[in-house]
Parts: sequence; C-alpha cells; structure tokens
Amino acid sequence: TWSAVPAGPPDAILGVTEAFKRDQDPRKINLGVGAYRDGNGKPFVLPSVKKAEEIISQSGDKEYLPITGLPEFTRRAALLAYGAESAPLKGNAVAVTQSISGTGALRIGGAFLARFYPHSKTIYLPTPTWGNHTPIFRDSGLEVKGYRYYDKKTVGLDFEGLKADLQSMPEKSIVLLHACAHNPTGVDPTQAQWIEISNIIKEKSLFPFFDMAYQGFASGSTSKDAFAVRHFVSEGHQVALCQSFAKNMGLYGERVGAFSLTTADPEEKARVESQLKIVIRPMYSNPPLHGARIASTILGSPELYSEWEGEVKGMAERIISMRDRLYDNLVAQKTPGEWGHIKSQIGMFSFTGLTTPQTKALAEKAHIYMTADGRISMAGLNAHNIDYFSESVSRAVKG
Ligand code: PLP
Ligand code: TYF
Repeated sequence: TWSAVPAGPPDAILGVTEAFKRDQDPRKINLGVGAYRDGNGKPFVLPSVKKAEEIISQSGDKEYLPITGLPEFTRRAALLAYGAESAPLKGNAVAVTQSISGTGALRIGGAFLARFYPHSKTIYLPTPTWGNHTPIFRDSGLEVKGYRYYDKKTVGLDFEGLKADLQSMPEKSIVLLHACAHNPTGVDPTQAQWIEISNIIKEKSLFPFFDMAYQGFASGSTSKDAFAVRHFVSEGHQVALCQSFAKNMGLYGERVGAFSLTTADPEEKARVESQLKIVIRPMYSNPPLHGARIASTILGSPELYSEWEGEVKGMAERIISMRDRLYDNLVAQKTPGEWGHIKSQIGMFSFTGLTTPQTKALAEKAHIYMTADGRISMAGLNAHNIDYFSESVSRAVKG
C-alpha cells in the first residue's frame, strides 16, 4: 500500500540532536535545538513550576477542557501579552484560545485566516525564519512568500530591504513578525524601528501576525519584550498573536500556548471565537489540561508570578553572560572577523556567521553540533564548555 511513499528528510533542527546522541566523545556539545540548559548543561524545571504543580496536585479533576481551553489561563495569557492598559483587552474585544504551544497557535491562526481573512491568502515571512513557519502556513492553506530581514554583510537587520519589501506588498497582505528574539538570527528591530514598521504596515493596511515564542527570554522583562505587540495594538492595528510558554516557563513538552485576535468589539469577538472553536474542534477537540493549569497558577498568584519573573530574568541573564564570555574569548584568541554580533544579538540564539563547511568541521573534529546555517543555541554553553567551544570555533575559522 505504501510502496510509493518516499522517505522524507529529517528535521533540520531535531536531526542535529540525533547526530549528537550518536557521538560518544565526552567533550561533545549540542547547540542545535533551542531549549534552555542550566549552568551544568542540564534541562531546567523552574522552581515556580514545581511549586505550581504541588498546588495543582492538591485539587482538580481530569475532565475535558472547553474547546478554547482553560478560561483563567487564556485570560491571564492575554493579559501577560497585551498588558493591563490594552484597549481591546479592557473592552472585552480579544478573542483568545488555548493552543498546543506556539506551533499549535500558528496552525490555528493560519487555518482561521485561510478561512476567514477576506483580503488576502498570502502571508509574508522574514528571510530567514523559523524552519517550521513555511510548512505550517502552507499546510494551513495560505500562500507563503518572503520579505528581506537579515543582512549577511552586516550580520544585522536589513532595515532598508525590510521597509522596501513592506512597501511593495499588495495592500492588506498578511505579514508575520517575530515579536522578539528572532529565530534563527537573534536580530530584532529597535523600538524606533518597530515604530516605523508599524507606520508602514498601517499605511499599506497590512495585517500583522505576531509570533511571540520568547516573551521574557530576550531582555529578561516580559513587558519590555512585549513592546512590539503592545505598540501595534496601541496604534490601533488589529493583530493576530501566537504565544508559547515552552521557553519562558520551560514547559516545552507540556505544550502550553495561546492564539488570539484583537477585534472591533465584544460582539465581533464572540463571532470570531465561535469560529475559532469550529476550526479547532476537528483538529484535536480540546487542549491538554496540566500545563495550562501550571501556567495559570503561576500567572494568577502574585508570589509565584514574581518568582517566575525572577527565573525568566535569570535564564536571560545567563545567556547574556555567555554572549559576553564567548565574544571576549574569540577576540582574545584573535579569531579572524568581527564578532560584535555575538553580544548584540538577542534571545536564545546566535547566528554566528559560521559557514556550513565550518559547522561540519566542528561536528567532525570537535564534536560540536549546531544547525548547518551556523545558528547556535546560546543556552547550550556554560562555564564548563565555553572555553573548549571558543577555541574550537577559533580553530575552525582560522581553517
Ligand atoms: N515560533 C518560533 C519562532 C519558535 O522558535 C518556536 C520554537 O520554539 C515556536 C514558534 C514554537 O514552539 P512550541 O510549539 O514549542 O511552542
Ligand atoms: O528553533 C528551535 O530550535 C526551537 C525548538 O520542530 C524546536 O524552535 C525545533 C524544532 C521543532 C520544534 C521546536
């Protein structure tokens, strides 16, 4: 029956972990997948999450959630993203549903827009973007195109190219924006640049679709990282927003996320929510319970909330300290090239500028694994392996 089914290629990111696992060298380092590791290279369960789980274990049944998820979770998730001052939130005009983490939010959003957005079936993604964006939106029924984002020469934002491409899109097209901590480049617009982007998007009546997978992880502050989303909303844009609690709460495998749309008023919100349910029901009926309870418990308790904020800040700061140390090492080792981007890039990743042959050499000779585009997950570095890593990179660049 399946003799005509061709073997598919492995996932570009998760395939790196497979290669890492096969390597037996004790010095091996996995900088492929974007998952936080503590100072000893171990997965990190946040203490606030453990406390929330203890609280949850005292009560609660295992009944199905409603189609749009745990109501107190979605309310608190929206508040975290949009902020207490948000006009649509205060006016009960945000349609929101729980989702199977950020990926599920993107898929619900893609499917909803493919069905109901009346003006366009094309979504523009930054070049490059997270590898899963293209198949998610294509499988949702949208046409996928790109806009300029990253400048190889400056290892920074191609702001002129970005603006020119926004200007030349057909009016009312959908534009995907990474709200903060752009994956894979680590290059974000400044606040002043976001303001300009918002203005162009308004002039051209484009539809901003935010993917916020790293709120709190970029700067250490959840409100600072929400700047772009909140600015757009305060400027009167109607937005779509995908949230993930995988990184900022370390809830990866629990699959906790939310999808929301700002609407004109409570009546429109109710209509939109009714159709979100119709999109979701045949996909998975209703979302998982446990992770949403954890996130909701943390967001709803002043003590756990402030503890969690400290923990997010701690993760962000450890990553930033690794950036400083890597930069200092590469410069001290007189590594050819300019390495300032290691420090200026934001979030979980650094787009090192290492070439595919160099990444290959690092895997084969030094047992160091990263994606072929030269992206490293900064969280995989720690005091024990950073000197070995810097020396190996330096050697690979010197050739
Ligand atoms: N969007 C971006 C930009 C990501 O980097 C990721 C991966 O972490 C996601 C969305 C979705 O991740 P998850 O489905 O684990 O929340
Ligand atoms: O880019 C990353 O490494 C993260 C983690 O199918 C990830 O987004 C990678 C692949 C995937 C899901 C999550």
